[in-house]
Amino acid sequence: MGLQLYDLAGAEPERRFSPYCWRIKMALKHKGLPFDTIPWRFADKDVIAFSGQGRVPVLVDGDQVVFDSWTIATYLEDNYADRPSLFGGDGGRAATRFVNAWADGVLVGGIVRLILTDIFANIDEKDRPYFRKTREERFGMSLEKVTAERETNVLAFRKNLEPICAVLGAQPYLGGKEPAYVDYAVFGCFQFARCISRFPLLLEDDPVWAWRDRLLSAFDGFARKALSYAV
Ligand SMILES: N[C@@H](CCC(=O)N[C@@H](CS)C(=O)NCC(=O)O)C(=O)O
Repeated sequence: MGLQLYDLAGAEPERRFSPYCWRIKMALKHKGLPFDTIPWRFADKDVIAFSGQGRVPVLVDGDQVVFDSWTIATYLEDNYADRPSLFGGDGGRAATRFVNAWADGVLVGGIVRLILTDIFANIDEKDRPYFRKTREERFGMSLEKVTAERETNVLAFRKNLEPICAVLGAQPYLGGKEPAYVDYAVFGCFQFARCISRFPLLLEDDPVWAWRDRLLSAFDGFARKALSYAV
């Protein structure tokens, strides 16, 4: 049996929007490993209870169960070392770890503040009460209030992308000439937004847009074929 990935789904089972799951799907493609995804909803905690925690991605590889996207990425790199590298050595792994942590804290956090109400609108009905309660507790205000000023806030968000723009103006991928996990760690965040929200985060003349477009085309357009909005 191939690898299995529990993958966060929205109202439609094909709407897969977790930034962390997207990283891993791109990493599995990069490694050339066949896998199946299992749609999972926030309410399905019991379905992944075997992993000992309540978040996705969860990867099942034979009798191995691995959770947390960074842990899964390092698992794939170490256990499938004969396949294309995700990190390009120890230095690459260490630097990627920083970018991964930055993407988790700054990028996902920034994106969520812009699209929180769209996430709510696109998730499964059975997930909505849990999502509203946990996110309103986290933000200390209503979902609607979080996104109320988004037309203005997106300008600051785009400005914060300038370091990525500068790198992508000089090289096609964050990993250099070819994409690597450092690209997938960041790409997952933009693909998350694209799969769950029509809100335009990026401008078409932005180097980040062009980079994202190259990654959407990677692996025979794997990410482009996903149910998403053309923003
Ligand atoms: N650090 C974890 C974060 C995983 C995570 O937060 N996943 C979200 C989906 S995007 C989740 O499963 N949330 C469950 C919940 O909020 O109850 C990783 O990198 O995998």
